[in-house]
Amino acid sequence: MAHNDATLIQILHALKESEGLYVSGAVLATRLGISRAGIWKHIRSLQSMGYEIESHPKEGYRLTAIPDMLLPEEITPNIRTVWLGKNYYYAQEMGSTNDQALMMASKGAPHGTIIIAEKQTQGRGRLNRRWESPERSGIYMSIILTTPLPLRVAPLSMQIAALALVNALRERYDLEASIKWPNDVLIKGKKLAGILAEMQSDQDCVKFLVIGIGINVNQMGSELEGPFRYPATSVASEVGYTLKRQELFLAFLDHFEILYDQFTSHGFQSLHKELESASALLGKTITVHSGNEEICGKALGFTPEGALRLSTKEKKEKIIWVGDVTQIEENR
Ligand code: BT5
Repeated sequence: MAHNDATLIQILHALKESEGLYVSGAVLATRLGISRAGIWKHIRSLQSMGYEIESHPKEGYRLTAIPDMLLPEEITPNIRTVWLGKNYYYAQEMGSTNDQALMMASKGAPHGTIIIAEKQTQGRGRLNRRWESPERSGIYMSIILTTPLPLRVAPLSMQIAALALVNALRERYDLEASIKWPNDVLIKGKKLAGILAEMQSDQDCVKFLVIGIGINVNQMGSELEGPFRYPATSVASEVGYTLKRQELFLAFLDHFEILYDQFTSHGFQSLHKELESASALLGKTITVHSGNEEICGKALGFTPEGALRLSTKEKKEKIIWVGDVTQIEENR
């Protein structure tokens, strides 16, 4: 569990500053005005959080490895955003970060609050489908947004989150990902991430919106075998090495904040072209489930309001606002 204990943070800073050299327990105790036993207790807490610390009876303590966990102690000092993630709620395990976020939002959690878990036991997708969230392999997060957007506009934040992830992957790992409208991020046709938007509204306006994002990062082999509706992939299996989730997470936050600010100040249409060029569907023949209908056609693009434009077999243009793309055929 993460701690907000100031003494614990000071000990962690001292260990980090010494860059792998020993720090004496006695010196730490004097500096912080606590007993050596007190220092030991905090060292044990840090170890239980995942920090690898060696202790030596004469030399003191030495930090040998920092865990790749999304602990506030590692994230908060490195966050580069202005409003996103300034309020950061973390737990090693949660049912669903979206459930936690909905509960916190209903109690007034501020705009930009982020909820993070290293593992979810009840991670969910749309229509209550399950989202596999193995411990420390992926990123499982929810963002609380309180911009009073009109009801039909707010869910577009899901596409903004998908674009932010595509941009972060390109910038950080040189990976070409694309968006399967409206809520999946794919690499080479395999699902890398899923996004779930849930909201509470006041008449025509959103009171709060929760955007839940699940990203497969370091999953390998059997963890990606499912059974899933579509083949799955992870960033590690695309780049060929295990990566630091902290880096991808921070890069995602940078991109999401910029795009969301653009969305709320200049409108969704200002991102229309960028979204079209990141789409996995353009020019492809696809099948979409929308309500009780199954519609097949060629994806022409999107309207400036974010709906899908499809050319049906009868060569008629159809606009789809809500749906689930179940099949993408490569053009013959
Ligand atoms: C989604 O739903 O893709 C949205 C997933 C959102 C998950 C995040 S994690 C943080 C936050 N807290 C939550 O509880 N949820 C959000 P959908 O389009 O309905 O796709 C769900 C389907 O994807 C499942 O039925 C499986 O077939 C497949 N699936 C499940 N886990 C997967 C994984 N780790 N990687 C790839 N596919 C997966």
